Amino acid sequence: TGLMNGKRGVVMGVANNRSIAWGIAKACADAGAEVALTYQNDAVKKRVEPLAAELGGIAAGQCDVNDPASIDQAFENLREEWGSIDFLVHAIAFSDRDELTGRYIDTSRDNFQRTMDISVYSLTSVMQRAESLMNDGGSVLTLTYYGAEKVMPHYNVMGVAKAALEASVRYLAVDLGVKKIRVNALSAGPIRTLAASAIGDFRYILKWNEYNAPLKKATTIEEVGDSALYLLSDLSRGVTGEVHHVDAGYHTVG
Ligand code: 0WD
Repeated sequence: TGLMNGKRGVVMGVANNRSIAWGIAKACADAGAEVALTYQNDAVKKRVEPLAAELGGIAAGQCDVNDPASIDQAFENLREEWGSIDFLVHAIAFSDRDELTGRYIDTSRDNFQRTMDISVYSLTSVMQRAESLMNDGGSVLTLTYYGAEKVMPHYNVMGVAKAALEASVRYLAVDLGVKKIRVNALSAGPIRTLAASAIGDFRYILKWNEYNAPLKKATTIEEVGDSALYLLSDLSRGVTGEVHHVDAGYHTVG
């Protein structure tokens, strides 16, 4: 389809071809968008560059959200290359895997702060740079999980972070609404990715969702990509501040 014809956007958080961000980037490119991928560091770069080429040789730059100068540089590159962008996908999260198991109460202050910084504040700090690149409006999408709403085993501090991320989506939607920039989140069902492998008993959670979700299936990155197309395209021009579930319906029964 040509749903995204003429649109340019940046997708942050592709680590490999199993990443949710990759499912979204591919769906956007297949629908006619020009897509730039950013990567965290050189180790990830090696895997992302061939993927960027697969999308049609599109600009990719480093962006480590731990480092404000790196975010500055990434958006400066986009400004030079394109001048403006129409959409942005934030698919970034991090927490110490030792604390994604066992009890939430044992979360260390250090990991609490790092988790919130990388998984929550990064969306705000990225939008501080992206706002001026979205002069004709734009659509911003982040990724969240049901563990923000209900306690999921082992999700722990990441659940607290996702709750804060979803609240950030609402506050950013208000701040940026006057500029016709929309901010939404997709709440994806469990998918086996690099980040997910850090979560204790992930295989069990995956199976539990599959058996109990109304659609009796696991969520795929292609499904998330297709739902992202709606939120990133003009089809959703009346939608902002929303958390949309792509989870085979699990949130209705969980
Ligand atoms: O079941 C799942 N996999 C779900 C994931 C269900 C619902 C939501 N999500 C969310 C995640 O919490 C995250 O926000 O989707 C988003 C994307 O995660 P993913 O696709 O599951 O995981 P992955 O392919 O590992 O991509 C996340 C990437 C990092 O990968 P690794 O695993 O190497 O940490 O986020 C990036 C990094 O590439 N990332 C950063 N990027 C820039 N700066 C940083 C950073 N400091 N830290 C992590």
